[in-house]
Amino acid sequence: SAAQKPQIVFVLGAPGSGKGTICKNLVDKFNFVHLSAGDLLREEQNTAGSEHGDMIKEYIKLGKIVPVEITCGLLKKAIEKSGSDRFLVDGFPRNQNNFDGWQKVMSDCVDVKFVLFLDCSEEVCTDRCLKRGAQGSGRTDDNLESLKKRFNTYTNETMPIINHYEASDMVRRVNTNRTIPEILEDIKEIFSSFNA
Ligand code: UP5
Ligand code: MG
Repeated sequence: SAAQKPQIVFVLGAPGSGKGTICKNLVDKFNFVHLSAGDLLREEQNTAGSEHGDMIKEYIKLGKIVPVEITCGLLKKAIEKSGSDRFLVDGFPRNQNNFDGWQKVMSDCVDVKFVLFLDCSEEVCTDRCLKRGAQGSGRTDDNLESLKKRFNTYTNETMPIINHYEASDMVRRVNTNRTIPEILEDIKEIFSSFNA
C-alpha cells in the first residue's frame, strides 16, 4: 500500500539481557528485520577506511555510547537498504543524545510501536557475557573490567530512557532471568498485534 511508514520496535535491556538472542527468535515468527546497533558499530569499526573505526573501538571497550550521528546514520542506511517495513532495533536508543538524534532524523519517517524491555539481573547478565567471552566471542568488552563500565552506562544513561518511554506507556517488560522458551512464551503475547 502507498507509503506506510516502517514499523519499529526498540529492544532494550542490560548487556547480556538477551537482546540479540530474543531478536533472532522473533525475526521468523513475526517477519522482522533485526538491526543490532552494536553489531552495526562493530561492522563499521572493521570496515577498511572507516573514519570512525578507532573511535568506535575505544568507545566499545570502555562501554561508552558512540555519538548518535554515527549510530543513527548506520541504522538509517540499514533501514533504507533493507526495503522491509518492520524492524527490531536492538540496543538503541541508549542515552539522551541517541534519543534526541533519532527524534530529529527519524521520527517523521518511521512509526515506533513500543519498547521491548528485557529485564535481567546484573549477576545473571554478567555471568552470561563472561561465559560468552570464555567461549571465544572475540568481543573486546566481554571481560569483567569492561562489563562494570557497560553496566554503569546502562544504569546511568539507558535506564532513564526506558523510564521516559515508560511514562508514555510504551514499555513492554519481560523478565529474562529465565530460559529462552519461557521468555518467548511471554513475548508471543506482546507481539500478537503483529501478524506473521
Ligand atoms: N543468553 C541469552 N539469553 C539467555 C537465556 N535466556 N538463558 C541463558 N543464556 C542466554 O546474550 C548474551 C549471552 O547470553 C549469549 O551468549 C547468549 O547465548 C546468552 P545476547 O542475546 O547476546 O544478549 P545482548 O543483550 O544482546 O548482549 P550484548 O552483550 O550484545 O549487549 P550490549 O548491550 O552490551 O551490547 P551491544 O552490542 O548492544 O553494544 C556494545 C557496545 O556498543 C556498547 O557498550 C556501546 O559501547 C556501543 N553501542 C553504542 O555506542 N551505541 C549503540 O546504539 C549501541 C551500542
Ligand atoms: Mg547484542
